[in-house]
Amino acid sequence: MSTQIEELEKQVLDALPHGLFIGGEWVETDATIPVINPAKGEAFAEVADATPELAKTALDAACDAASEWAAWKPRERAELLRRAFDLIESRKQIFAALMTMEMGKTYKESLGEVAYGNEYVRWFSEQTCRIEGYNAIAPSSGKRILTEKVPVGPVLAITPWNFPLAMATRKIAPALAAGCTVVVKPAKLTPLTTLLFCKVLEDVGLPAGVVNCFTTNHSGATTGPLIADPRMRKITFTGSTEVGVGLLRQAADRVLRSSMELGGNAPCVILADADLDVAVQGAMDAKMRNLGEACTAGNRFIVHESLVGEFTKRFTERMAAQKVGYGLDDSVNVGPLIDDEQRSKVLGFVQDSIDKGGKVEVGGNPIEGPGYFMEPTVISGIQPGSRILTEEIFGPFAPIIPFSTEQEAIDIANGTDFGLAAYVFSRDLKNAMRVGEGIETGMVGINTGVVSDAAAPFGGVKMSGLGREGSQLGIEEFLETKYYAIPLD
Ligand code: TXE
Repeated sequence: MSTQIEELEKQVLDALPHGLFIGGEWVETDATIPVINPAKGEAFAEVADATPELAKTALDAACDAASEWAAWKPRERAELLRRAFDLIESRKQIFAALMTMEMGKTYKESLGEVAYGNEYVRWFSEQTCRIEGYNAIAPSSGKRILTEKVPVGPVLAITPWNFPLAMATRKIAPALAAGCTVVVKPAKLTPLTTLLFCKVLEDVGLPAGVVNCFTTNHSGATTGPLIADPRMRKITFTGSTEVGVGLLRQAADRVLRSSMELGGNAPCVILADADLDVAVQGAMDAKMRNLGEACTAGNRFIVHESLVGEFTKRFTERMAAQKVGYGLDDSVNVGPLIDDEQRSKVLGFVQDSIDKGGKVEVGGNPIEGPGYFMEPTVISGIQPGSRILTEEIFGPFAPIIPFSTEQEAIDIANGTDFGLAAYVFSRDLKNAMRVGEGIETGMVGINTGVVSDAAAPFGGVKMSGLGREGSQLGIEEFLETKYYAIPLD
């Protein structure tokens, strides 16, 4: 390994905080959890392992800080978030290298995530000063109705491993903007980026207890009591539908406000009049961004029969040309999967598609050696009954399904319980919109493979979730509407 990479790894290790971040203190524990570099298959750091008792102290701290934080003027909260944005920007190389080390994506992609994730900090810093209620005169009684938007109260944020910074900022920044305090539990596979984000918040002067972070090997045992605690007022979760459903059941017992950003199975529909250059690039972006480990990743490439041969050829060439390796190496453009379990799961989908009659165009195999690498894979002629038609792949495998009529494409697209993102490619906006409107989904990319943006309302329908993140709607998730009825006669 080059000395440049070793030097960068060392800088990252030197920058890491140690312990849980609770009540403004870094709290170490006897038990620890190793953090694995998925490109090497070996641990490079460890984090504290919180018990349920320690997790509860995080909620205690969030409750102690709640009224002080809610009383900060919006402009003061905005300025603090703005300072956090600037500090993340100035530390972007460390954030990016850390994400490559703990999650696997390439350094260039990690830098992209820092910019994208930090944009939520900037966006919600700006939105802080635009929290507004409204006034009305009740038509019959003449009472004045005065509404205020108030913070919901302490929030539990549970984040996944695929976008270690962006998933944290997308939840924590709007919560802070709204005046809520936070307890965050990152995924144990990628806990360090969230801790480094907490360090930024500490360095810009966030009062003790406003954000608290615990890492743990005991997800359910630590979060269950927090959800059941009457002082907790909201849960915001990104992760698998299975865990999300379990959390919603727990939340129901306390009628706890819930935002759920769950799995996806995005259709990528390429109509007969698509520009193939645009469609192939869009397909690459939708599939290979984050190595397909994204809930918006293209899961099914539904291509008109007149184009499917040429599309498959060009797309396969692009997939075959990807250089797989350690993401801190500049020449690499595809990193490893997060762990062996995820790789086996994706390879299971590949095998199932082959067993049901699909044809391997490229890839299909794990790459031997240390790290959780697999070949970028394309399988054409996907047959009915293949699991990927209804399940989320979450990896670098692109299945291709031909269609003949527009309605058939829409029916295939809708043939899943998920409804997060969809992509439509066409030279004619009218055709693209007609198909986009036919697909049951929260987000549609037209002639693009990228939908997410801090200014856009990210979220899904069906079993992909509840609520929206980003845009002005993202802050509403952390606000209650309270009104005062005032008779003036
Ligand atoms: O998710 P989990 P996993 C999908 C994707 C992937 C699959 C499994 O298809 O292959 O989910 O990934 C915490 N109580 N997505 O197993 O388990 C966990 O610690 C409380 C889609 O990693 O849902 C982590 O912080 N918390 C997705 C978070 O839930 C629990 C992103 C997500 O982990 C818990 C990730 C419990 N009982 C995976 N069990 C997306 N929507 O982008 C787990 N957790």
